[in-house]
Amino acid sequence: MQASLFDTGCPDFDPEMQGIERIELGDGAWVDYLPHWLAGHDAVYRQLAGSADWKQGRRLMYYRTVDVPRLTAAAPTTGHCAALLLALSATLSRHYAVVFQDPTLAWYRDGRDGVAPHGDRIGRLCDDPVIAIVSVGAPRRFLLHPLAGGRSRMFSPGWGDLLVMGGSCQRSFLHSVPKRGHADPRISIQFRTMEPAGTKPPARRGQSHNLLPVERAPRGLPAL
Ligand SMILES: O=C(O)CCC(=O)C(=O)O
Ligand SMILES: [Mn+2]
Repeated sequence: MQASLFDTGCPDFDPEMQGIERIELGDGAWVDYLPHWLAGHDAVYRQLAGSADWKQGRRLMYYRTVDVPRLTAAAPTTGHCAALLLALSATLSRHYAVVFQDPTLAWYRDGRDGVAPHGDRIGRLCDDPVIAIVSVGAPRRFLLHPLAGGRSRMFSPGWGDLLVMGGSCQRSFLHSVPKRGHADPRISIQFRTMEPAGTKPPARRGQSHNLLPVERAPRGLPAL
């Protein structure tokens, strides 16, 4: 990456991913975590916030259509961040021996934004998908809720951290980013295992293409 492409803080990352740690969650699910993988993440945050084609989703809630509490976008394919995202994707592909879809973005502008417990649609389409998330901007609580019951696991991805869900994670856990009284903005850059050829897009309109409706939300979770 050239420093001149970004105002400050030339983005960079370790292609060897040294220091990544695996956390076994049980039932064949795991999370890999590598803190501060992406240096210069604040410049990436500013670029993506200012240049991605952000969309405001809408969804039906109790007979009313409301705004989905976050913005989403396809990752830019041109401009300052495109080459960086390609390089991140190639490195993740090599490490996990998986082909990734084009990345998608979610922007949590403040504590009123969040995403309710869900499993990603890709979990229905292929066995043990890998979902790698690079976070730019401020840390946000990220919870993994075991479907079998029991305590949730908490992570705080932000500031260039890499969090990867794998194994049975999309079958045996739900994940969420709960709303907070106060939170500084964060953008989540998500790389998901490529969908098998011939997969149809979801039939329901107005829903993010990545998320499945919650079928069995664990009890006592905040409804978003
Ligand atoms: O904010 C995140 O990192 C998680 C987003 C997410 O789970 C999703 O969009 O499916
Ligand atoms: Mn998800």
